Amino acid sequence: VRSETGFTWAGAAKTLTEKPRPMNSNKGKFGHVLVVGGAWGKAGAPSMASLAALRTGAGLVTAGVPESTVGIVAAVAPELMITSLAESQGLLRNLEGGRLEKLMKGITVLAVGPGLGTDGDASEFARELVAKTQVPVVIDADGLNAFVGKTELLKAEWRTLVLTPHPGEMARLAGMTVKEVEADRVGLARRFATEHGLTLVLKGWRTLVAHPDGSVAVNTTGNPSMAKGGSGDILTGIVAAMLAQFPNDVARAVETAVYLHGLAGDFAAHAMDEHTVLATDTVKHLSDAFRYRV
Ligand code: NPW
Ligand code: AMP
Ligand code: MG
Repeated sequence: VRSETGFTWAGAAKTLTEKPRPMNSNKGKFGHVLVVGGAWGKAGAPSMASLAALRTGAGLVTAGVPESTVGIVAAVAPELMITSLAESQGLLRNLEGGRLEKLMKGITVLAVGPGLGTDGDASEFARELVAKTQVPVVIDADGLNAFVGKTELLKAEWRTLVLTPHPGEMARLAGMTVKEVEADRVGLARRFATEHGLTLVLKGWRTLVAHPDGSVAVNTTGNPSMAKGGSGDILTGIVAAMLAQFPNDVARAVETAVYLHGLAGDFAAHAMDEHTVLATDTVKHLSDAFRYRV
């Protein structure tokens, strides 16, 4: 579906999820998402990303969080597996002496950043993790902050990189003001995606998905009930789980994730009220979004 302005609509990609999962499938066929983040005080962020990844259909989901928040994150769902990491001051130790290989064993998609923080080694850890792994990566929140002033390290080249900044994070990354970002969302998203060879999800009202080839899809779902803490963390989990299931169809996987996230938010706002909806309520309405047929 192509709009009059030449952009595609993100919803057009939703056909990806309309085919039933094969009868003889098993969890190994739907990928293993690792969510890394969750410094003390921000344990909710990786919890929500992990919950959303589970609800979107990833075969397995593991949260990699500092020891101090393990108990909190584990409580989000018994289906979630946990890897305990060192606290922010010692995070780099997780990359030494074969620990990175252990952390990444069997992982098919990495989501880094939700609630990771920027204290201690957090930013360097995020950069090293992205550099030293080969699986598709979703970079969000403090994972993005780790690359401020270092965007040359974000060259995707042979691998799949998906960035999910809100306008504040985009402004920091691009060295601009939020006002400048918002003044030319499409131009900036397209430039950033093509220059770095990655997929850029520029969030907000009418989230954009800019692809490495310069094409841009506009999302039409979502509403102000989602303008609350946690919404972006949920999106990160949905994007990661879609990549885990459709690793060879990155563009459609990301567009579908963005569309489903907004649509679930629309169902939540309809069932509840836009004031009362929480980000986790959006997850409860993911089934409605998956089942919706245009
Ligand atoms: P303003 O105020 O409008 O000038 P930050 P964060 C701007 C974790 N979380 N349009 C806006 O600027 C995250 O995962 C944990 C225009 C706003 O003040 C991160 O790790 C939670 N401007 C960490 O917290 C729940 C927009 O950006 C500023 C905009 C920090 O992430 C919450 C905020 O950005 C949170 O997800 C828009 N559409 N959107 C938990 N329960 O554990 C944003 N801005 O400073 O990067 O802070 O997004 O809260
Ligand atoms: P974050 O700021 O990282 O928590 O991300 C917020 C998420 O909620 C993004 O996916 C936004 O697109 C979505 N969102 C926030 N406000 C709105 C809005 N007014 N309309 C549609 N989506 C929104
Ligand atoms: Mg966020």
